[in-house]
Amino acid sequence: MKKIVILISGRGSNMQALLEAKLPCHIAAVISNRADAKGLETAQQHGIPTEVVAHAQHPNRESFDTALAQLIDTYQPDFVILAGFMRILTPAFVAHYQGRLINIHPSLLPSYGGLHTHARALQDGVKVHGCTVHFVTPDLDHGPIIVQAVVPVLQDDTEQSLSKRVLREEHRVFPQVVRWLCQDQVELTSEGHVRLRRRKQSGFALISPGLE
Ligand code: NHR
Ligand code: GAR
Repeated sequence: MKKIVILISGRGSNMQALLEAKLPCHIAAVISNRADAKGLETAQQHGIPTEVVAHAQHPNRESFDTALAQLIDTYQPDFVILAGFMRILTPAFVAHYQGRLINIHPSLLPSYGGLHTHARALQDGVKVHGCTVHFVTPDLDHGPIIVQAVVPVLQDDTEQSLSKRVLREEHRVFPQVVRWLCQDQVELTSEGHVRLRRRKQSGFALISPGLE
């Protein structure tokens, strides 16, 4: 059975979706860069070991990333899952986990990398938005894409209503991707492409706003 470590920074609802999905893997630990992350309590309630590596107690990113990787490696995970983890990682850290480091991002990459994705999408008036699960590379939010979920942006959406609609899809696609990883159904090739061994695909269009 594969082993995973989940990294969080806050609420941890994506982590919770993973814990509740009964995935065919061993969730070895949940690690946060903030001691006050709500998700740590949730993990403990599920009987998962939790750890904190406080970025604020390190002089620079290299020092933080080195400490984080040392701790992660004590669990010998097959995959490291960023579930609302909010610290940009150094190239050395990313290289150490090449092909084993996954992130969920609240936008349709390559649009709206970085922070405040929902506010920026609303500001631009885009009509569809969503989330992306991707392999992490040193190039922030530009790693090879595994899956995306698209939602409509509705006329009276606020940051809150839009983020809620996207988050619901995050909680569906993220456990699916981790399940694929744990069953060797998806991998990052040496050329940096995503290879997915799956039969079913859907060809529906989402038109937003819909046609009459
Ligand atoms: N690291 C690398 N090298 N590559 C990626 O693709 C990464 C990554 C680390 C995190 C998640 C990402 C997201 O999905 C992620 C992808 C944090 C920031 C950020 O600006 C940006 C993108 C992501 C995560 N963080 C600030 C920083 O200075 C701190 C912000 C805060 O603490 O609230 O690190 O969105
Ligand atoms: C999620 O929407 C996730 O996609 C996003 O933060 C939220 C975390 O919520 N991640 C990032 O923005 C990464 N920079 P959660 O803690 O409840 O999973």
